[in-house]
Amino acid sequence: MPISLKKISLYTLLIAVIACNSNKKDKPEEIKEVDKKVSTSAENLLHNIKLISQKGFAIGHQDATSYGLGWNYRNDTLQIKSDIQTVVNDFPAVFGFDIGHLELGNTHNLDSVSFNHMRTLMLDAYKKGGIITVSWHLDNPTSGGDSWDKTPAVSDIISGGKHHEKYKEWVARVADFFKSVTVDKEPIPIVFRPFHEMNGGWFWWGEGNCSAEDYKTLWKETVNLLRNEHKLDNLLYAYSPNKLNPNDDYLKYYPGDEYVDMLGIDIYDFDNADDYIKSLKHDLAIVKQIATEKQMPYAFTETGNETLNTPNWFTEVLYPNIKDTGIAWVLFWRNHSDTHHYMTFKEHSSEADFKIFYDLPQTLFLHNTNTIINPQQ
Ligand code: BMA
Repeated sequence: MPISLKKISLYTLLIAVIACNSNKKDKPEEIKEVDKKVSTSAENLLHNIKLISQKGFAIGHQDATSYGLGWNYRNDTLQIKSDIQTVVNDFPAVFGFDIGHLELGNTHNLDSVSFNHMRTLMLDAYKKGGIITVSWHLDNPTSGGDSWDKTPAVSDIISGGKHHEKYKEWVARVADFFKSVTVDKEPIPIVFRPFHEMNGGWFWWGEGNCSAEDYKTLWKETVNLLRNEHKLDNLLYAYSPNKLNPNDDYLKYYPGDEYVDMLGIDIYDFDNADDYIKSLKHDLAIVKQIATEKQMPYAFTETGNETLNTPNWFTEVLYPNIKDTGIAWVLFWRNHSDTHHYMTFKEHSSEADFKIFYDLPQTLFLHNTNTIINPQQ
């Protein structure tokens, strides 16, 4: 149910949620006074994300149930599985999806996942207590190229731009999809993470291809369209730059607290563990500091070591450097092929290491988090 969260009622609500939906050990943290309109389930999700971060960090995987090494639903019938499950007989707790090409009205996303399947997989994950997070590799609205086509486009799609109306139609298609993912007629809560890695120069919405001011305008207008015009109150918004370069200001593109619910960062290990660890330590500390000031949860929104060539990468490179950082989750990128995968799978050389990772105290899989996240509340 949509509610307007006033200060007093928010506090009352959260106390009620904590009382009936959390581990007894947890203490309510200081409640931020907010006046954003979100659904009760989205408010619960935000709260539960904070609870998770107090216990450890949830394990996320992009397209975890959409396909994996040696299987997909183009030929197979829909049957819920994931590469993680083949190794540890459990699911990730955070399920990443990408809605690129939804804006075009296509039936499948840019990675050939059918949006009908995606809806089913989102609902299945949510009902099991999983967290759904969505990125958006949308096409370039000016050139018609893909997300990586750097033709300047942001100024064309904000108010006053020549493609503003077209962009509004794109957002309307996104809204229609989010509205269609429902339980008891209510759209399920989703962490939406649009226009990510903007401080990198590879996307048309990124550094060098648009101004920071135009980027912020695009973000705000997108949120306003979803919230106000399309009346979507089930979305939480995550802001996630890429690994910080030496002179990067994490907040350069930040659109403001009214438009963001949680913070994140994407950092990959390009077969250089020392460099990766340096970034993890430096960047996660910055995200933590800013998030703490803003009283927002934060996550390691994308990571991975492509093909997992580094021995014991999960337990020796990643875990020691993300434990105790306060992240709510770490999301590994997709398992697409022999040469493009970031998660273990049956008979991969990382299997034994991942089993140890699974048992470490702070790694939370679905069976751990589903006692915290209860969508029925
Ligand atoms: C990128 C790559 C691409 C993919 C895109 C969206 O990082 O994995 O192959 O199309 O993400 O999922």
